[in-house]
Amino acid sequence: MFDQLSDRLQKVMRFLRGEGKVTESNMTEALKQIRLAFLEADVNYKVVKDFEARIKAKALDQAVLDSLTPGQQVIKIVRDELMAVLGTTDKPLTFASAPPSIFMLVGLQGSGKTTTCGKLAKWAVGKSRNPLLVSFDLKRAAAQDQLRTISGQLHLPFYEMTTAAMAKPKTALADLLVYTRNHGYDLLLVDTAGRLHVDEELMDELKFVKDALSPVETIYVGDAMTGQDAVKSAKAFAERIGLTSIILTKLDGDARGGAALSIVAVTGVPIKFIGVGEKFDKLEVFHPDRMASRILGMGDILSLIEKAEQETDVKEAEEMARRLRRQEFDFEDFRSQLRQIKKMGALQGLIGHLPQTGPFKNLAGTQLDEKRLLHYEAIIGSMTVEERADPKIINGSRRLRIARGSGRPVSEVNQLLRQFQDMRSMMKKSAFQKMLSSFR
Ligand SMILES: Nc1nc2c(ncn2[C@@H]2O[C@H](COP(=O)(O)OP(=O)(O)O)[C@@H](O)[C@H]2O)c(=O)[nH]1
Ligand SMILES: [Mg+2]
Repeated sequence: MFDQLSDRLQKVMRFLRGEGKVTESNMTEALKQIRLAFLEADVNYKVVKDFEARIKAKALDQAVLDSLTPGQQVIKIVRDELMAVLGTTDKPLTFASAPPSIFMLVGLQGSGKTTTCGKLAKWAVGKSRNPLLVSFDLKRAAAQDQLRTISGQLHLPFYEMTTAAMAKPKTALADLLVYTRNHGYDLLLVDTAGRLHVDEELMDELKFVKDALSPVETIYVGDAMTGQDAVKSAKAFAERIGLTSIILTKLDGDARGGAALSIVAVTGVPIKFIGVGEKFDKLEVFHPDRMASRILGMGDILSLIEKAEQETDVKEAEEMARRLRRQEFDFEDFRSQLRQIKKMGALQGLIGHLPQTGPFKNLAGTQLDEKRLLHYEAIIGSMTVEERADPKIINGSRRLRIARGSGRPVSEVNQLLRQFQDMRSMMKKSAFQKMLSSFR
């Protein structure tokens, strides 16, 4: 989904991660790249302008610039702003307090209204609702057939709206409401006519239906592949008939993202679901936060960053490196480093997100052996306090005891002691790095 936009933004994120310090000049470059990525994805120009201005104001804040991890802070700012553009929080569809709830689907022809009707019906059944489907697309007889077929496939009831009945539309709609209530349906899904373009006649017709039914949800169904066209027509529908929700379809295709990233800002109406395929189960609840992370290619990496910020005290790491250089580093320090590394969990994923400066420089791409960390921790755990503080006293019989206590072979205890000695004697600037690289 949104591959090209995703690729471009991820490049900027990598750039920001690689920069030790966020400065006015590299931030300007990053913002330029973000702007280009958005414009290329067909995002509304005004949305892009606002987005850029907000990121800039936040990112060039002194507190961010002075922080230990400015690149990551900026990534978080970009992610938060992306979320804001997508709608910030999940907004579920509303059901009426007294049944039946009426959902009316509107949109241009071919946007996916009829298919989405089926998808929503299936979703509602999963929520223990009892839906009835009806189509008002009277201009095209095939539209009635299409929804009837879909209802049949889903084994759900379909209300026949005959041409004769529609000659008196007001009565037809009143009859529909009575039928729905009398048969105990708690959800009425109303499919409507579409046109290739927004036109007055269609708007009047939809307004008439809406006034007669007072739906609790008026849902605009937009084809995400059509980009800004979907946004423009959504705006027209919002102004003319009023919308409560948006469902974007065909996000399984090669939509560039422009519709998803503009439509909420332009219309003020939230996206509630996305269509990701032709089948009825290809409807996903829309989560702005997940979508933002997905676009930035982060998955749950952002939570990893947050974790890293909370749990890796960069200052502490630097202090360790200093002690190491001065030969004060003992097995207690060693163990606390192991624990810190372990606490952060997925080591591999994390390394790329540590600030690429100071003790962590050049660590990206290293492979660490987490099992070995555990074994070493067990061995250190079997040492006495004196042994940890002064490893010189660990003679042959102590090694044997430690090996038994930790359940590791003596050879491994020896190996650890050797590595520890090597480390202490390194005393170079890169000492801390070498310590980490000894786990590779
Ligand atoms: N790939 C894909 N196709 C979809 C999706 N939603 C609808 N379609 C297809 O889009 C076409 C038009 O859908 P339809 O429901 O008839 O649109 P309507 O004119 O608005 O009622 C059909 O071929 C659908 O199968 C979707 O989320 N993904
Ligand atoms: Mg249709």
